[in-house]
Parts: sequence; structure tokens; C-alpha cells
Amino acid sequence: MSKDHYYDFEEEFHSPSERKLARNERKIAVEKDRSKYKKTDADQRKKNDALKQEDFSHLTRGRILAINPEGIFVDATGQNWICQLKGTLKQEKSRLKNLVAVGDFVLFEKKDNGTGSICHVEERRSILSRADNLLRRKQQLIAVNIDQVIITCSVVFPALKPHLVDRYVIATLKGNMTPIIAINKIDLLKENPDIDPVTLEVEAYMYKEFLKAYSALGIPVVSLSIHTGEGLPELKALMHGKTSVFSGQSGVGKSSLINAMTGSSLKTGAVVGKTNKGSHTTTTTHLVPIEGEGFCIDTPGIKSFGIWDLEEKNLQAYYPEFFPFAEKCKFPDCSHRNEPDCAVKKAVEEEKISELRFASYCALLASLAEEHRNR
Ligand SMILES: Nc1nc2c(ncn2[C@@H]2O[C@H](COP(=O)(O)OP(=O)(O)OP(=O)(O)O)[C@@H](O)[C@H]2O)c(=O)[nH]1
Ligand SMILES: [Mg+2]
Ligand SMILES: [Zn+2]
Repeated sequence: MSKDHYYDFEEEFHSPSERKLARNERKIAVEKDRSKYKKTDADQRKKNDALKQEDFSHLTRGRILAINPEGIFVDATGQNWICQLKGTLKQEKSRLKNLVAVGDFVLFEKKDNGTGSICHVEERRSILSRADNLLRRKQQLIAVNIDQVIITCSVVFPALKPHLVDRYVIATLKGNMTPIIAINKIDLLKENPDIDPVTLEVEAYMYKEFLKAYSALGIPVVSLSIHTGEGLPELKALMHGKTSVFSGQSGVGKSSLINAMTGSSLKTGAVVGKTNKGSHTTTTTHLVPIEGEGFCIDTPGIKSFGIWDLEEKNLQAYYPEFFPFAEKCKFPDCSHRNEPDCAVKKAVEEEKISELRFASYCALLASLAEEHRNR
């Protein structure tokens, strides 16, 4: 049994306190006595065989547009159906917190009054997901079958946060999609009587450094403002013919950008003055068709974006600009934190590696270590 499956069974049979106390003992016992699970393995095999032979010809193919409390909204050639998951699907064991997501292609059985029952979910070609909480036991799907993630951030309200952008970049690459960074609200960088000049100066410096660092990585970066219209045609061109998902902190302007580009009227909400945080206006994920060709997906701003299934030792792989220097570190497994003769740290001092990216790497490494300790 793989480690993944082990945790599923563990979750089912034990309370959280028990889990912490006796995890190792049980793990050894489980490994010794696999007979307990043989039946389940066989059941799964039987189910898979049955699925292969199942006749899907009476079912309709559609794509999930939105998931609301009323049901799962499925589009089948322009017509909307409100569906539920068929019972057998719900019983399947998995590490997924949600079994279906916006963007999924499904086969469903038509019922009365525009309702339906989803019997099958097609294999996904890409997945944007996060860890469901700090314990990271389940993978929460945000949207699937997407080409690109438009990692949306803003300047000033809320401020630019490279470590948050990096979390999204890593999740995008891990999920088999292309990242595009959209920096919104650049109109706020101009002199403004409502904003303290020091804050503005710091933010303008951050913005400049950010552009330099991320453009050098080969990730497209678009600066935007819905007030001046700057950057909108450029982003629109990048979205043409693709399925794009807008993801990022609450209040950065994801829904505003989608409205400005598609003519839709998604709800938008003011940023809370004191904290510079968004007010979580968008509450569900949904897919919006783009005139001409393509789709874009609006998502709610996420408070903490935990990367699904990332080990500390694998973080460096997402910082390719470190590679040529890391080879010269004294220790081959150098983490570039406290080790002596670290060539990466030296490169940061000599401005050969962006300070922003290095700070973001350190912040992410520390949070992965913290999350690991809490597991
Ligand atoms: N100054 C300025 N404000 C903007 C811009 N784009 C959006 N806003 C404002 O920012 C606020 C938040 O915008 P939303 O589009 O609701 O943000 P969101 O990212 O969808 O937020 P959630 O749905 O909460 O995740 C609104 O008050 C918008 O009017 C911009 O380019 N410049
Ligand atoms: Mg929104
Ligand atoms: Zn090093």
C-alpha cells in the first residue's frame, strides 16, 4: 500500500488525537498486516474493471461551469444542467477534498426539469490545487483542464507580495499549466494625496525590482489598470483561445479585470481601508466564456495558499536562477540558509540573484518547515 493510501485509511479509522500519538506504531502494524486491506484492494480492482466495461452511450458529455450550494452547473452544448454527483462516485476513496471542480469534463444522466446525475469524470490534463489546510491531508481542487493561470496581484492596495506570487507559480508549474503574472492597479503608483509618500516610494521600488526579477525568469508579466485601461489589450491577447484561471489574494481585482475584458458583470468589492485586504467578494469559482474563443475562470481570493505536496528539499527546483551558483556551494545539499561558503548567498549579495526572489525562497522554506513540524 502506498503512503498516500495509508493516510486515507488512517483518516477514516482514527481520531486526530489518536493519530498523533500512535501514528508510527500503527504504521508498522499496517505494513506487517496487509491482509486487512486486501479486500479493499480487490474491491477497487473490481470497480475499475466494471468502469471499463460500463456503457456510457446513454450519457451526455458536458463541462462544469460552477459549483454552488444548489448543485453542480454543467454546460452541454450551450444548455445548462443542474447536476448532483451519483452516489457511487461519492464513495470512491481519494485524497481529494472535492471530487469535481470547475473545468471538469463529465458524463451525466439527464433527469427531469433540467437536472442531471454525474456518473463519470474524465481524466484531467491539468489541475490547479492547494492543500486544504495546514495538516495537508487533502488536495483541494480549485479548477481543472486549464491552459494558464493568471496569477493576479496588485500594488499598494493590497501590496505586492513576491512570496505569495511564488506559491502560485509553483502550484501552476506542478499542475501542468503556464503561469502569467498580472500586476493590477498600477494607477495607484502615481502621486496620490490619499497615500503616504513613503509607502508609495517603497511600493514603486518593489514593483521595479519585481518586474526585473520575474521577466528574467521568462514568465510573462503584464502591468494593468482597469482605470486607465493599460495592459488590458495585452492580457486579452494572451488569453485568446485559451482557458485561463484568475487566481490571487482577495481584493487585487480578479473579477474587475474579467469584467473589463469580457464585458461580464461579476460582483466586485472594496478593499478594507485599515488592513488593505480584500473583502472576499467572490465566493464561488465559475467559468466565463470569452467572446471569440476561450474561457476564463474567476476564483475567490484565498487566505492561505498552501502548495499541495511540496517537500522542502524540492523547493529549489522552482528557483532555476540559483542552479549555476548552487553547484559551487561547499555542501552539495546546501539549503542556502545558514551553511558556510554558500555561493547562492554570495550571488544575492553581489546582486546576481534577485533579493526579492531569495527572500521569497527563504520565507517559503521556513513555512514548509513549519508546516512539516505541524503534520
Ligand atoms: N485603483 C484601482 N482599483 C482597482 C483596480 N482594479 C480593481 N480595483 C478595485 O479593487 C477592489 C477589489 O476588486 P475585485 O475585482 O472585487 O477584487 P477580487 O480580486 O475579485 O477580490 P475577491 O473576489 O474578494 O477575491 C474594487 O474596489 C475595485 O474597484 C485598478 O486597476 N485600480
Ligand atoms: Mg472577485
Ligand atoms: Zn548554498
